[in-house]
Amino acid sequence: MFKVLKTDGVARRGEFHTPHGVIQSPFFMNVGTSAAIKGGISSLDLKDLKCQVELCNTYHLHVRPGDDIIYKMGGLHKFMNWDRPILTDSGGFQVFSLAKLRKIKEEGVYFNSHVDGRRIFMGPEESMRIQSHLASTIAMAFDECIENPSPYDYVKKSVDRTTRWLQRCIDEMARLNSLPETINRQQMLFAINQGGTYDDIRAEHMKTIANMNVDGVAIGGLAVGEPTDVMYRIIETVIPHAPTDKPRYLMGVGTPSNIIEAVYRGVDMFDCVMPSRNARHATVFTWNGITHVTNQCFETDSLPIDPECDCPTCRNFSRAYIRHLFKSGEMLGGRLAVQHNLYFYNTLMEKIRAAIDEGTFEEFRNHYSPLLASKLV
Ligand code: PRF
Ligand code: ZN
Repeated sequence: MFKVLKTDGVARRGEFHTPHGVIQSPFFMNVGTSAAIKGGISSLDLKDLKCQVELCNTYHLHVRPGDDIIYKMGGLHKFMNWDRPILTDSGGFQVFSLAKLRKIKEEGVYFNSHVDGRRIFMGPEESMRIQSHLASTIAMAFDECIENPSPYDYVKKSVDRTTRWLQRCIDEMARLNSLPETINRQQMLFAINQGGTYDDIRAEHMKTIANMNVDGVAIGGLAVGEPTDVMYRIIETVIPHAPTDKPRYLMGVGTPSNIIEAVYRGVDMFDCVMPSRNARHATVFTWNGITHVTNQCFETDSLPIDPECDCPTCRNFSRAYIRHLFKSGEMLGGRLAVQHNLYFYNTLMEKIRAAIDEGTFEEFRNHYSPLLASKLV
């Protein structure tokens, strides 16, 4: 159940009630693809980083260790020792971005595993069965994520197939949730809007899925090759047709500035590897912009990464120390930087929520959207 508490323009402040607790929106999901946040962050650390939801991947966990193993271990929550909500992506995107020698048919996708090359088939029913085994809070529908730009006729054909796949996902999820052996019989399902960069296909598809029996809608197929202004235009095109009483999730986005701009256009949920991936390469976010902690200028700097930040890293360690860890290849460097960046993203969402609550989101956007897009030298 999703409740809008307040709106400020098109931006929404809400509460998303799930079987694993209430999520305050807008929110950012911390990405733990293979049931772990890269950089050596455990579920215990995540609680200190203000993380509300962890995201895992159906495709990766199906390939290794196998969803049957996680089912035998009692589901992802027990496996990772994380009791808050988990969202699993369907495999739709990963199959298209990682797997080799794909063949897309009406029944689903045939592809080779990126781990051992073995031939795998995944369709809507397989994706739902795997996600049911994983027992996540929210399952994503099995979709085709098309690269941008793609020819109009192909996009139209693909989106119609994604709609037929969605109905199969809905039917299979209902069946799985009725089985006594299912771990999470209240598993929720989100639809995914596709349509490339074509406004008419996007709008039509959003109208169709808005009338289907799902718990939320995602906007997929963005941040896959198109310019940022096109991404914002597509969000503006589809949001007016999205349900008002369900959360809206922009998949795989993005920079702090992208997130602020998408909230401004009515989006409630985000995920991205950017904070953890950048941190592992010593790129850190601060309230004045982006910087590199390995810079020479930090060699004897006793300040924390961001003096305004009260994350576990900034409360305890200096720029000079973290720079040294990176320079000497100590894995603690990556871990400390990932902690800071995830805390930064989760704090950004907290600030966004506070601004919407106070009715000052427009000012917040005007101040932070350009600032957080900038690089510090
Ligand atoms: N579909 C799915 N997962 C995704 C995407 C998508 O289109 C994207 C696109 N940015 C990220 N993750 N299933
Ligand atoms: Zn910090």
